[in-house]
Amino acid sequence: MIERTLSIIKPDATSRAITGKVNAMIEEKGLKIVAQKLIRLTAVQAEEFYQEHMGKPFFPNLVEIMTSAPIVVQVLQGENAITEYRKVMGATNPAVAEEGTIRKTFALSIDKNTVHGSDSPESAKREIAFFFSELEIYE
Ligand code: IDP
Ligand code: MG
Repeated sequence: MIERTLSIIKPDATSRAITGKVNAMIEEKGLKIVAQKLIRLTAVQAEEFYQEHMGKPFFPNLVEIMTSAPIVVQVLQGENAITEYRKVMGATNPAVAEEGTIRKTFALSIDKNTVHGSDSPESAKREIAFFFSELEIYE
């Protein structure tokens, strides 16, 4: 099934100027970038986006990091894109991520882990709508 998922290239990557390298890995794995923009999140936006993690010990740090520099938000499209992109990203903690994944290759730590990807069809729908109107997504 052709799906869409929401990807974020996080501040640790934009600040190291490796967004092109991350995009190259995404495209090499057959995921198509059908929408993309560079933005800077406010704290309120970051808190809303990551609302499922509100109250967890790492939440303040997560908001701090996600607002520390611009991010690239993108919609990826492809066969089983949600699950496929999670595989391309690798585990949340880069120390245990598989070889060849984005996080194994580029992440600095569990909190500076280079990329975000939606974890379910419901999250993908909410997260895409959070950043993009239908008119901004290439068919
Ligand atoms: P995911 O990004 O792989 O889906 P989540 O569990 O949804 O992982 O957590 C969201 C983000 O919060 C992670 O990507 C990471 O940046 C941060 N995070 C998650 N767990 C920890 C932790 O134990 N310490 C610090 N940051 C964490
Ligand atoms: Mg998650």
